[in-house]
Amino acid sequence: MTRPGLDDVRRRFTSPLHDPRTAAILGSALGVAFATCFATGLVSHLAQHPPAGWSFPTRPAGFYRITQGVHVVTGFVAIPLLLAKLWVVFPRLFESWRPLRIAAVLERLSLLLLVGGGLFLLFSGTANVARWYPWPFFFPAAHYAVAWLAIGALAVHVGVKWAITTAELSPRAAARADRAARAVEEDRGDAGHPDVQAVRDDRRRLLAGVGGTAGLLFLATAGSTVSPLSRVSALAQRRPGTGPQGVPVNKSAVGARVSAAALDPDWRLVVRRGSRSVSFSLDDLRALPQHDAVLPIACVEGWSTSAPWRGVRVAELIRRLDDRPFDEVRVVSLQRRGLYRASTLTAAQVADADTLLALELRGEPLHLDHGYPARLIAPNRPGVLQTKWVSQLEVR
Ligand SMILES: Nc1nc2c(c(=O)[nH]1)N[C@H]1C(S)=C(S)[C@@H](COP(=O)(O)O)O[C@H]1N2
Ligand SMILES: [Mo]
Repeated sequence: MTRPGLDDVRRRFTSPLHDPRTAAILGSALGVAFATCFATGLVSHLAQHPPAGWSFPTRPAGFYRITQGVHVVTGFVAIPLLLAKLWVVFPRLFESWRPLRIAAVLERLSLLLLVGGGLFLLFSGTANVARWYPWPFFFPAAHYAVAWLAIGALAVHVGVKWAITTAELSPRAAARADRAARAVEEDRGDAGHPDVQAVRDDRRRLLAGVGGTAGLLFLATAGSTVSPLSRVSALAQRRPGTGPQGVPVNKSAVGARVSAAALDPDWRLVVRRGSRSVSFSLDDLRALPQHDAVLPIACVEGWSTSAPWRGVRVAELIRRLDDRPFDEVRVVSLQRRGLYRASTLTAAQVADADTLLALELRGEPLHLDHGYPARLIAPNRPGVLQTKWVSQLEVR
């Protein structure tokens, strides 16, 4: 009943490694990587887009640093796993569609979402880290929406394949895979010389190659957040210890077009609520109680560095305006344009003793590129929300 064309194509894939056992091994590794990547991606989304009335916790202070480092690295590591898995199962694309059952159609639809979505997520994530935006859409929104489609499809796929995968990973499955390998060889006309050991060795070599590639990618990228690895991390975009004052820079003062305004001696910090406001010169701020905190800058792009900051608590600045309760504080930069010119602190985040308007980094006034004269630095906060060149705090 099968269409002869499809079967002919399928017969061309003669490698015995297009088998369920290899697929099961790669598939479970990929499943773990995708699930980890999804969970840590959710953390990042919640940190940047918290539901109304909920505050992303400020402790542990380095939690986001870890989750986002893991998110980006598991994404990179998933690339060779996904490509290898697609190679293993590719011949199944040419399997007969008959009998055309609704369940089979739905499963194939979910596979389309899973494969297309997975490739899109890994590609767009990598491009984003490389700061290359070859698309017309807004990266975080698209990446987030597709992640839900892909994870839904993954759930369906895991459900459908659970039994066969666990069976293939069981001790008895090795013997079954050997029998299948023998069948493939007989199919090829090698009957009489089934070299099962060769298939096992081939599989081991394939898995070692894929695992080795994944391991190399890990080493080449993890150094952007794990300092001891930074020297071998050839592909790390920004490394701990590099950049002015030992901290990498994402957006420079020149890039943000704030140099003149930031260096202006008439710069003032304005703290306002409605029509009431107080303003501080840099000397005024230096005269206020200073607080020290060692906190990371943890960029959504995966790099991070911890550093000692000194400055005035945001709560202290608000107290100078009034003592009334508030919901949130909008931290606004001198920067005129750009998505990251402002960020919001919830009242709970302001209440953390380490939420600072920093004036110093490593015992020196902030470098212009790190937000001179004043920048926000707060615990457990994505880098994009650590607003630089602050000019206003709007209390709401
Ligand atoms: N005003 C302003 N603040 C900003 C940004 C920006 O583009 N404009 N970039 C943010 C991003 S994405 C990161 S990761 C951190 C990096 O801080 P650093 O350059 O001091 O390391 O600054 C944040 N603060
Ligand atoms: Mo960032």
